[in-house]
Amino acid sequence: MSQHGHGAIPVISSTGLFTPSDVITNEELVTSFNAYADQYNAANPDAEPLTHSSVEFVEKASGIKSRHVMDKRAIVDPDIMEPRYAERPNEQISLMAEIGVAACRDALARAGRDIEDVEAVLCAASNMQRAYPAMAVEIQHELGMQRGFGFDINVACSSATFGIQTAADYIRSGNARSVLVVNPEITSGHLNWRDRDSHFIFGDVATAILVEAKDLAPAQHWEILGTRLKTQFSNNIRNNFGFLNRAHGQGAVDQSGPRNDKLFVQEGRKVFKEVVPMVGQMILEHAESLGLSGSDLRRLWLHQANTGMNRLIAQKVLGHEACEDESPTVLDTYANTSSAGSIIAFHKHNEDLAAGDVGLICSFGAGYSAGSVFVRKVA
Ligand code: CO8
Repeated sequence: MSQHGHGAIPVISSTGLFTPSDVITNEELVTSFNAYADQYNAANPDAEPLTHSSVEFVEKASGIKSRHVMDKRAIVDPDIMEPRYAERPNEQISLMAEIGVAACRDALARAGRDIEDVEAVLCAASNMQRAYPAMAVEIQHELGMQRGFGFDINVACSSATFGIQTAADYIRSGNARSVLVVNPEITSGHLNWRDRDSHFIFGDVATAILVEAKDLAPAQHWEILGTRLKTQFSNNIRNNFGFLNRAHGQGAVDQSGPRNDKLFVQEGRKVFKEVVPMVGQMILEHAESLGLSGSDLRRLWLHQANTGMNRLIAQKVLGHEACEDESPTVLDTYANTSSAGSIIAFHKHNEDLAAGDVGLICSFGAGYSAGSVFVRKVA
C-alpha cells in the first residue's frame, strides 16, 4: 500500500478516550468479595477457608480506589462475580469494537481528521473478543474506512506502545500517513473477581492514538522522538485461556476456582521486583540514545499498574522523587486498564504543557514486555 514512497516524521496528532459509566469502589468490591467468601466457607466446611479482602490493603498495596466497568451489577453480585454481556449476533457490532470505535471517534474529532485520510487501524489490546475476523478490521469497517487495512496486536499491558511503534514505522517508511492505534480493554472479562490476590486490580476502558505524518498533522501535536520495545519471557503474569483449552480433555473452562489459570494470575511481588529495574534501565538507555537525560523530561506518562512501581521508576529516571505533576496518576479512579493506562494518563495530562516540552509514554507488563515512546510538544 506504499503509494507515498517516502517516509516522514511520525507524530501523535491526538488521543481519544471512552470511559464506561459504571464505577465500583473498593468498599463495594470488598463487600461483595467478603460475602462470596462467607458463602463459600459455609458451603465448603472441609476446604481451606477463604480470607476476607480489605479496603485498606487494596489502597495501600496498589493505590487503586475505584474502577470503571462495562457492567457492575453482575460483577458485585456475590452469586455471580463475573460480568454478564449478552452474546451479540454477527450482524451487530461486537462489544470490544463498539468501545474501540468510541475512542477512535473521539481521537478523530480532536484532530479534526477526516476518516478518508486514515489508512490503517491497529487494534492493540491484552485480549481480543474472538479469534477472527480481527477486531481491527471490524473497527475499520464501523468507522467507514473505504481503504487501507487493520490487524490486531496483543502484547498484554504493552500493546499500546507496541502499536505506536508499529504505526510510527509505517509513517517513517512511507507505507502510511495516518494510522489509528486503538486499545479497547474489557479486563473485567478476564479478571478473576473471586481471587483475593487480584480481584481489585483491573478496570475497563478504551483509548485511541492517532499517529500521523508531521505534514498532515494539526498545528498542535506531539512529535515522536524515538520508540523502543523490549520483551523478556516470564511466567509471573499468565493467562492460559486459549483455543486449545478444549483439547485438554477437561470439558468447558472451569472459572469457579479462586486461582483459575484460564483467567489472569500473577506473582505480584516478583513482578514488582523484576519489572521496576528492567523498565528503569530501559528508559535511561533509550533516553541516552536520544541525547536526553532525566532533567530534560517534563512529564512521565507511565503504565498504571501500581503507584509504588511508578514512584520507584520515576525516581530512577528523574533522579528525584516525582511529584504528581511530573508523573500523573489515573490508577486511583481507573485501576489498571492494561495497555490503556499510560494513554489515559497522557490523554488527561498533556494539554497544559508548553511547546518544546519533552515527555515519555511508557508501558510494562506481561511477557514481560515494555515500550517507551519519547515525545516533544509542538504548538
Ligand atoms: N486483602 C487483604 N489482604 C490481602 C489481599 C486482599 N485483597 N490480597 C493479598 N493480601 C495479603 C496477602 O495474603 C499477604 O499476606 P501475608 O503477608 O500475611 O502473607 C499480604 O497481603 C501481601 O500480599 P502480596 O505480597 O501479594 O501483596 P503486595 O504488597 O505485593 O501487593 C500487588 C500486591 C498490588 C498485586 C502488587 O504486588 C503489585 O501491584 N505488583 C505488580 C503487579 C503488576 O503490575 N502486574 C502487571 C499485570 S498487568 C499485565 O501485564 C497483564 C495484562 C493482562 C490484563 C488482564 C486483565 C484481567
